[in-house]
Parts: sequence; structure tokens; C-alpha cells
Amino acid sequence: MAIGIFDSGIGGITVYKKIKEKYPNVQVIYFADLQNFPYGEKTEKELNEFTKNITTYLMNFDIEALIIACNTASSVSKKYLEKNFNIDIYSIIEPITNYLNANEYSNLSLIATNMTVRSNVYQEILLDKLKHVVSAPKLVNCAENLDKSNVLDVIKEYISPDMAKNTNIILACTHFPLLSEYIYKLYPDISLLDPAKYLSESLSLKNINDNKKDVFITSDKLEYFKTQLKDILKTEDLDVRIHKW
Ligand code: DGN
Repeated sequence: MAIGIFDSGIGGITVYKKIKEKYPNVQVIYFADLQNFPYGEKTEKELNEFTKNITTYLMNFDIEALIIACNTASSVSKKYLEKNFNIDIYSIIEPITNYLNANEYSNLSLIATNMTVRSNVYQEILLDKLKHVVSAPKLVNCAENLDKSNVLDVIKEYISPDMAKNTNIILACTHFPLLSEYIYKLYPDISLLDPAKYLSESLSLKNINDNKKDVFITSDKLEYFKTQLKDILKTEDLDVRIHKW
């Protein structure tokens, strides 16, 4: 059996990569909802609708688990999906927040989408450990776009020298690890925490030896999605498809 992974776009590929490091032979069906990108600016009702459609579609592939490789959808729609689908559902948020609380981290900062910040999910779990909470919508667009010409200015807008020097920063949007190299260029000593690392460590899959080719599906912009995937995964040998709603 395969596993399903989804995000609004390319960000969830950072989660895909971490999971493949741990389970190289599991077949992944990845869904990028580019037709509805960006999720950070959508309502709860819309997000529930989008994620329900994606889950219904991914269930056709006989998946054993569903990974919500999106902080925004994890914040807003995880409970809704659990109520409506009989499948193991993994959110990107619990593994890192459990780890940070268990290891008594203090001095944390959070950067995320507008909706993740508004949902208060991280704030309610991490309480006074969070010194800075920043919504960074332009950073999501920088990560999703191939053009990175203004990326350093955008990073400066959201990550202050104080945050970079005195806190561990949770990259609470799966798009942001795509920009790590640029963040390190600005702040070489910064401490960045990627929730995907903790998700893949906590993930326990049963059928991990499919050895079948992964499938990447987008709801829009097929050629653009192919270019992004080739760039990030460094291979041409990919099964990329489009499924319009
Ligand atoms: N990558 C997603 C997240 O982790 O929140 C959503 C980004 C977006 O669509 N705004």
C-alpha cells in the first residue's frame, strides 16, 4: 500500500523528502492543490472542502496513511478529516510540538501563514515558550515561485536579527525549508527547526516495501509543477499528472 501526502503546492515536497529518507521504498502519491494555492489566505470552510476532496481522491490509490504536509491544513482541518475518513491521518504539528515540550525548549519563534497564526494551534501548545509569532505570507510566495530575486529582502522583513540571534525558529510552513539556504546566507548561525524532521521520525508505517514509482499530481499548472519537481528532486524520471477539480 502507498501513502498519500498533500499540500497546497510544492512545500510538502520538503516533507516528502524527509519521509523518503526514512522509508525509501514506500510508494508516495503526492497531491499539490495548486488550483487553490495559497491555503494561508483561505477560510476554514474552504480548507475543509479542499482537504476533503483531496483525501477522497487519494483514497482511490489504496493508501494506508494520509500525511497532511501543510501546517495550515493541519491547524484547521485535521479534526474534520479524522471525523470523515477512516484512515490514519498524520499532522505536521504534533510531532514537533511534543518534542519541544518534552525537551523543555524555551526561546522559540514561529513563522507561518496567516491562517496557521490565526488558528492559535502552536500558541496553545507551546504557550510562553513562543517569544515571537510572525505571519509571513510573502515568504510562501517566494518559496512557491521559481523566481528568487527578492528573497533576501523578504526574509529580512520577517526574521529580525533579534529573532535570529536569540531564538530557535520553527519553520511552521512546509514551504519555508525550501528557503533555508537563503536564510543561512543572511544569518549563518541561526537555529531553524523543521517540523518535517519530527514528523518523519514519529511516523510508523507497515507496508514500506512497495518499490513502486511515486506519483505526483497537481490540480493546476502541470508544466510549472514538473519544472519545480525536477529542480528540487534533481531527476527527470518522474510520474507527474494533473487532476482538475
Ligand atoms: N505549505 C503550507 C503550510 O505549511 O502552511 C501552506 C502554504 C500556503 O498555501 N499558504
